[in-house]
Amino acid sequence: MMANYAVGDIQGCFEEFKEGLELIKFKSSKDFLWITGDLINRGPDSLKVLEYVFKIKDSVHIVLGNHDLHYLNCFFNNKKQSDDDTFQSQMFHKRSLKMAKFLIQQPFVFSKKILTKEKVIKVAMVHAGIPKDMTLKNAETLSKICELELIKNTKNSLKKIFQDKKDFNSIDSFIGLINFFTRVRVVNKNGLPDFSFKGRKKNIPSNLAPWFRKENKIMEDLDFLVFGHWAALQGKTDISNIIALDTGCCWGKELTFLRLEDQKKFVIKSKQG
Ligand SMILES: [Mn+2]
Repeated sequence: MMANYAVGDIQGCFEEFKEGLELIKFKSSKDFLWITGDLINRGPDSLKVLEYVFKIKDSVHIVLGNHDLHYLNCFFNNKKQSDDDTFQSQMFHKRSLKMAKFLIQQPFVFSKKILTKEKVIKVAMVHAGIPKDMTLKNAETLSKICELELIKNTKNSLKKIFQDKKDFNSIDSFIGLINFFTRVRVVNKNGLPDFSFKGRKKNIPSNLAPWFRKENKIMEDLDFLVFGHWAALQGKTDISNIIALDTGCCWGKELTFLRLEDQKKFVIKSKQG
């Protein structure tokens, strides 16, 4: 039987990634791998992860994360990486151009229908989150507009994402939307993001709340929504059909795979110190 597996933030943890693919017996000839973004950075083997994913690209669904965008900004704008970045120097080599071009064409929001034993279900994926009043159609259309802008106007739009603080928190702008899709954890009572909080759910200040709620409009169109980015959640949202998959592999915790057909989890222990 073919299957769809989603995996949380790999962040250059190639050994754990490969171990997970062996555990689930992933076959690129029949299965699909959904990757919640942040394929690279922080972990030791960003280039290996990217090269492997590129090799099986016809069997992979990816959404972009904030670390992927940061790398693309460094690559296309010849920006120096930060001290805590771990993309190897080879990732700036000309050979990496085809992988950077592949990465920049990936969406921010992705959805697909999946056939389970009993029925057809609809599943969507985003790296960080979706604004509360957005339908699936809306989110995918806006994602598409952002993707096309990035492809058409690569250098400038990447630069804007990291420099243009004016539209940072507005979800009506190109920059604000991309920030929401790739970086949000908590929102204020108007549903607008607050990017300063990165901690655990129990420590969220009282004027803020997680972006995910049962009442979020997009859930009317979906059976499941999977996302990554917020490692401090440790895989728990307390909402059964909104599933957090970043379990902090690059921070020494775990890499989590989820089979979408039956929501069975497969967990690999991190080898990072
Ligand atoms: Mn992230």
